[in-house]
Amino acid sequence: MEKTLVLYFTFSALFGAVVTSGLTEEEGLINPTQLEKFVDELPDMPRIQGFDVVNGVPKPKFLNIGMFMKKWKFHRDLRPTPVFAYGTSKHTASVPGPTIEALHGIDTYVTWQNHLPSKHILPWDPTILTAVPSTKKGIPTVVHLHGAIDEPASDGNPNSWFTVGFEEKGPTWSRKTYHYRNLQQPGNLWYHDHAMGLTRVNLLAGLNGAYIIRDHDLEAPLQLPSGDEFDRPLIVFDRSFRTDGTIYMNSTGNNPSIHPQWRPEYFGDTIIVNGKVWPRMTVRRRKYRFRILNACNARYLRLFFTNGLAFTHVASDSAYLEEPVMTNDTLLAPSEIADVVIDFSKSKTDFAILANDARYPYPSGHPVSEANGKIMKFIIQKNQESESWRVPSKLIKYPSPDLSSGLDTRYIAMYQYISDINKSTHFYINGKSYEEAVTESPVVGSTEVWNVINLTPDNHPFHIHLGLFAVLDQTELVERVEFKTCMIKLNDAIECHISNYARGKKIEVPAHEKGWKNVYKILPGYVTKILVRFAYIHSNVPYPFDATEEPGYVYHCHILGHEDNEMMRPLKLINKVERNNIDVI
Ligand SMILES: *[C@@H]1O[C@H](CO)[C@@H](O)[C@H](O)[C@H]1NC(C)=O
Ligand SMILES: *[C@@H]1O[C@H](CO)[C@@H](O)[C@H](O)[C@H]1NC(C)=O
Ligand SMILES: *[C@@H]1O[C@H](CO)[C@@H](O)[C@H](O)[C@H]1NC(C)=O
Ligand SMILES: [Cu+2]
Repeated sequence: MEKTLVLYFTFSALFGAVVTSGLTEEEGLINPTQLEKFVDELPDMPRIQGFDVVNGVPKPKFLNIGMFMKKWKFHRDLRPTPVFAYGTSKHTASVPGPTIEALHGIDTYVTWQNHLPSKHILPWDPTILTAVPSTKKGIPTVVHLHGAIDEPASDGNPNSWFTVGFEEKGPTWSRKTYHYRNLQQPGNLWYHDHAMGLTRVNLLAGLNGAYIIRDHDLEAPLQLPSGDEFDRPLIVFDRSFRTDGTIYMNSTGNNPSIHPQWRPEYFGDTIIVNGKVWPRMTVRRRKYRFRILNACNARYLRLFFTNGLAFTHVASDSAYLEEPVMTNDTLLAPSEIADVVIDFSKSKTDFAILANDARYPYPSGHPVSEANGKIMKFIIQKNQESESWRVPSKLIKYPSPDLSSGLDTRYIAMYQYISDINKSTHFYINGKSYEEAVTESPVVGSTEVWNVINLTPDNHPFHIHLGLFAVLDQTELVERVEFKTCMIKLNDAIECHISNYARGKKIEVPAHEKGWKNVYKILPGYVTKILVRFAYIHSNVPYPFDATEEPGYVYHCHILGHEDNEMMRPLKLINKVERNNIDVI
C-alpha cells in the first residue's frame, strides 16, 4: 500500500508540473487527484437539543447560535480552510453546523448571532441585487429554516439580514430571536443563510446545518433505525480548493462586462460529506438510516452504490412517505432530502462506495469525473448482526387534499436571459425581478394548483417557503419555440394558449417522490403541476401564527447562483376576507 502511494504521489507531482503550467497554476488550484479518497472518518456533527427536559417533561428552549470565522480541516492532506461556521461557540462551530434536534410541539427559540469579520472570504458581486451595509463593513447574514412552518418574521426573509452585533440591519429586519414552533409533521429540515444576493457565497463559506423534528409517539412504533449511531444526517456538498487550503471560486463573471463576479452555477471538484472530503464510515452488518441532504450550490447528485445496495426511502424532504419505496438510485437536486434506510446486511461485498453520475449542469452538462463521481465509502464489518430495527410496510399517511373543485390555479414561468456572448445574465420568474410587486398571494389555509413552466434549458429545483406541495405530473411542451416566443412577448400562459402546447410526453412522478415535498426538480421544456398547501398537512388546525404579516415569504430556485440573480419572488399570504374584497373591486 505504502509503495503504491509513493508512486502515486511521484506521478501526480510529475503530472502536476505539466498541468499547472496553465491557468491552474495561476489560481494555485488543488488537482482533486492529489487528495487520496476515503482517508478521513465520516464525522457526526455536534448535536444540540432544541428542548429542555424538566422533571421528565420537555420544555421550550432558547438557543444562542453564532456564525464564526474559523479554520476547518476538510481532508487529511489539505491545509486548514478559512470558513464561516455555525455553532454555540467559535471553538465548537462546525461545517456543516450542529444538528438541531427538536421535538414536535415544543418550541425552539434561536438567537442567531453574526460574529463574522468585516470582509467576506469569497468574492461577491455588487451589480446584482445584494444586501450591502451602508458602512460597507460587515457581512449581511440571515437564517432560513428550510421546510419550517412558522411566521414571516422568523422565516429569514432575504431583506431581514443583519451584520456583526446587529450593527446594521436590512429593511425588513424585526427581531433577534426566531421562534420555531415545531408543530408540523416530523421530518428533516435544514438551516442555511438566505441574505439577499449573498446566499451562494455565504453557503459556500459554510453556513448550513441539519434540523430534525422528531415525534416519538408517531415514530417510535415504526421501529426504524434510531439513535446517534444508526440514524445519521449526511450533508453533501462540493468544493474546490487552492493549495493553501482556501475555498476556490472562480471570481470572474461569465459576462464580466455586465456582472464582474456573478456566475450562474458553482461546481466544486471534490465532494464533501459532513465536512470531510470523500470520507469513509465503518458500518455494522445491519440497517442504518441516513438523512441525505444535497447542500450543493448547483450540483445535482444521482446517488447509487457501486455494489448494488438499494435505498429504501422512508421520507422525502420534510415529510414521511405513506409506505417505503425501494430504488437503486436517487436523484437529488440542490436542497432535496432523501431519508433512506440502507441494509448493509444485504451487501455481498465488504465495502460499498456511494457514487454519483449526474451531469452538471443537470441534465445536459459535463459528465462526472473520477473525482466528483465519488461521494464516500462504507466499510462493512464481516459479522452478520441481529437487530430489532425494521422497515414497516406502512409509514405515515397524511390526509389527501380535496382536489375536487375550485382550487386557484397559477402559472409560474421560469425565464433565463442571455447576453450577446450567449451567457446567462440573470433569471426571472414570470418575467419579473424580485422587487416588482407581489403577484402570488394565496389565502391562508388554502390549497392551490401551480403549473411551473420551465422555458430554460436546465432543470431548476423549485422551492416554496411555508407551503408543502405534492407533484402531480410533468407534461412536455410541444412546439416549444413557438410557445416560448409568445411567452417572451406576452408573459401570460393563458394568453399564449398553454393548453395547446402542454400535450406532449407525460413523465410520471417516481413513487418515492409522490409524498409532500418542499423542493422539486422542474424539467426543462415541461410544465410541472404541483398542488401547494398553505396549511399543515397532518391536521386541520389553522396556523397558530399570522402568516399574512410582514415581510411575507418567498419562493425561488434553489440553485443558489440563480436564486441570487433573481430567480426568486415574494410570496405574501392573505386572509379570505381580503380576497373577497379584491374580488368585489
Ligand atoms: C474563470 O472564469 C473565466 C471567465 O469565464 C474563464 O476564462 C477562466 O478560464 C475560469 N478559470 C478557471 C480556472 O476555470
Ligand atoms: C435494482 O437493480 C436490480 C439489479 O439490476 C434489479 O433486479 C431491480 O429490479 C432494481 N430495482 C429497482 C427498484 O429498480
Ligand atoms: C448558446 O449556448 C447554449 C448553451 O450553452 C447552446 O446550447 C446554444 O447552442 C448556444 N447558442 C448559440 C447561438 O451559440
Ligand atoms: Cu435555477
